Amino acid sequence: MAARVRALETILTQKGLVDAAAIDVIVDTYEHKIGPRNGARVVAKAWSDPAYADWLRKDATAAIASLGFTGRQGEHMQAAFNTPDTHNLVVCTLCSCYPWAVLGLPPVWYKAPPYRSRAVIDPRGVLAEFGLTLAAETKIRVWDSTAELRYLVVPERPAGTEGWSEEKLAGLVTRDSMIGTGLALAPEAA
Ligand SMILES: [Co+2]
Repeated sequence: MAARVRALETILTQKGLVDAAAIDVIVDTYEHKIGPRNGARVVAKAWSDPAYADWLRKDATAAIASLGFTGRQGEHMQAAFNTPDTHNLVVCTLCSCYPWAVLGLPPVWYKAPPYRSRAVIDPRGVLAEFGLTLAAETKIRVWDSTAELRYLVVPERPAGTEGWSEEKLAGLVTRDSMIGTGLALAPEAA
């Protein structure tokens, strides 16, 4: 695969269709500058600011863009808020659509056929394999991403974090908690 990618890049560069330096900048941006820290800031703000949470619920694209997170693969966003009785899980059954602007590049398992098929067939079993066992009465809602619309799970705010700053709260928000394959960390983990 690596050799094929190199060959393809060489041909495209030789034909003048792509600029290798531009590709390097894009890869570097998504590998190092954009990542789940962006999404964590969105979640921490929603936990801290009820008006922001309301905005995020009604128009996630605008609420997220107001923090400067927009662009490729994040043009149209919807937030899925976990509640005590409903847990949200995101998948792309067709391919690997993922909200790059808030979560960076998708993990390998997100793109793998077993996750993509089983997340919709047996979400509870998949979550258990991630170490997340939900109460039997907790409903699981699975969201299937598309090229047009991507989802950000807003996990529940952990108990015992009253009075925490947004920055400190953001430290509890993991990538997996924003996909739905995990929960926000407990305060002791911060
Ligand atoms: Co897709």
